[in-house]
Amino acid sequence: MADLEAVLDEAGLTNPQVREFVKEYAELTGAERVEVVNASDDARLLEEAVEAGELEKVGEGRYYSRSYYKDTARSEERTIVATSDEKDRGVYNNWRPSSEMKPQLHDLMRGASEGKTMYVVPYLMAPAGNALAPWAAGVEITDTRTVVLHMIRMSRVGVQFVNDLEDPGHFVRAVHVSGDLENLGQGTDGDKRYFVTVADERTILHFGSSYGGNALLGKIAHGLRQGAYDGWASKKFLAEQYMLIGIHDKETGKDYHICGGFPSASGKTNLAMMAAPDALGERYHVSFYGDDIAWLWVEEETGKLYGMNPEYGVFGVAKDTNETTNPNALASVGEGTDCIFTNVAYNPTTGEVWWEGRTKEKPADRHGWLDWMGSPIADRKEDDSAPWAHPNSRFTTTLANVPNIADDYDAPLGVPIDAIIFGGRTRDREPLIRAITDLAEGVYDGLTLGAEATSAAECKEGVLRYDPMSNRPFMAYGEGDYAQHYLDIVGAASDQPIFAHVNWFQRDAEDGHFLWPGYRDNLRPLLWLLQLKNGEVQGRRTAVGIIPTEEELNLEGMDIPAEDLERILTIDKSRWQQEMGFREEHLAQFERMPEAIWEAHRRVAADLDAED
Ligand code: GTP
Ligand code: SPV
Ligand code: MN
Repeated sequence: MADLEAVLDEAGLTNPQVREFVKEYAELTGAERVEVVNASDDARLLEEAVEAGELEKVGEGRYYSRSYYKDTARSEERTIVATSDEKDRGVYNNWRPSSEMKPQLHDLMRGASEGKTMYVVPYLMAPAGNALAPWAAGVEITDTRTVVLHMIRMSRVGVQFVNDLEDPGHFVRAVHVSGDLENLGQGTDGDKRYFVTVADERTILHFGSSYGGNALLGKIAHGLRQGAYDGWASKKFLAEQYMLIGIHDKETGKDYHICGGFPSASGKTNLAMMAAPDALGERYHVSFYGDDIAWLWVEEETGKLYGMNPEYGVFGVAKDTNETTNPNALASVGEGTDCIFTNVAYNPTTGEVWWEGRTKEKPADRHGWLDWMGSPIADRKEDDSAPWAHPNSRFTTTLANVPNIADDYDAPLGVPIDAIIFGGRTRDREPLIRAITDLAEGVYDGLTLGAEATSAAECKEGVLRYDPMSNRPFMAYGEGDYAQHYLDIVGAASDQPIFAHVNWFQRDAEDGHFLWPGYRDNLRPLLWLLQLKNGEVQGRRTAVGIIPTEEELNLEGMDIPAEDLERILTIDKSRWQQEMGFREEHLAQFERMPEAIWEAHRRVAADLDAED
């Protein structure tokens, strides 16, 4: 491509090492032309995508896209962390030598973008000027326009983020090639897809998907896997699949910040967008900082633990989002937001979208409705109960569209962290909330997070599995080393955060109803946690943490059957004792698990046995 230099000059892309990287992959992939993208190109790219049929309009200022029907979620089996040191092998990171993976990916990518435009997307996964910004710069090159449009929503995009780097070579090299989606053998023995993070070279090579975390490389691949590796290698920070919220108490004027990890499709977005329950709304306000990723570090001047959201947008689960569960989410994808819906049901005649749980009943008039694969609903047989929207269908919108976005979400400093919570879908055993005041016990608790799998990944929904810190699919190095690094980072903070394990998903054994109403009411146990930290309540001590008494939980304006409340505030001792055996096996898989974690495990087990 003779005019590549001219294209890069024209775009004002001056970083010589970025130019070198672009040149290398333009040659390898055989792209026909190269285009450098800035956020200001959004309107033109939207128009081009509509023209090309890649997006459709959903009324004014909203867009619809459909992915290839076999390409609808992250693929954990095909996701690999590669380095040159086998010591980086963990139980979950699918470690492989980079000397093996890089040539394979290069072979897959060779010539694979022929005839296509290669978009160069320089990005920053941090508020500009943040202490961790040096690890947040990257360049994604992709041959898919809808991926560019998602990246513009999910990260800060523009040449300025890579031109003036202190070290011009210190950016993440992220290459995305969609490949021939219809001929990749997804899910078969001949699966050709590979999603590889070459972590010690800060290089991400993803081939064979144009969906979500498989393709938007700033998000999961850089924001979580590469970020985690960099945080450990530099000894400076943690990169976690956490939401991050602020809680403002108008009565005392105090602000609190809570971050926490729940596995994919388990409630982070909903919690971050939470409106306080009506009865508490006069006093408390919840503000949104992030819903999927937080980077945590100890701030040099104050010695406090700080957190920030590296993302610029939300890639949220559509299912069950409605006026009751999450009004803020609906507002964030309203007219004029330029949001993009993917794989929901769509009606091109009326310009509407729908997903399961959007309304109680499906739209009564089926005329014009297409399911997520584009088939007319009206052609379906009466007894066809297949969902209209894919269970992992999503909406993409920028943070500025979120009604409860924090005023200072873009500020470079980040926010001090008061509490770290873990939770997942667990139908029994786990109470509504149990607080943990000891660091090693908190980390131990995160490492033994067990939850039901969801459809955010290609795996069996509902199957129970351990998901350490909600990071199982994003682990970048060995779990024992990860635990030690976590203890080191948080342990170095002057004020220790309080930990807690929460569960909104306990169900009645007989009829299966959720024992806790969830959503907006989830603020109540969080307020209790902050009160506990402030010494305003004492709770009830158990072997597995401190549980609120019924009187301590603020249940004003809420209707919950007494027996349900009792159940979610009770520890089932024999069930927990059985769990301790599973945890022992789980922890024993990991090499170099710190002794402090084993001590915490033994302490909890002994306390359980001693309880009457
Ligand atoms: P990723 O973006 O995949 O990492 O997921 P997430 O953790 O942000 O998940 P999200 O908040 O989008 O929630 C996913 C699903 O959980 C949705 O279908 C929600 O309706 C449901 N959900 C969220 N909060 C609650 C709750 O408090 N109770 C119940 N029963 N369901 C909830
Ligand atoms: C997740 O699966 O945890 C997500 C969505 O947040 S994706 O970006 O596809 O990974
Ligand atoms: Mn996620």
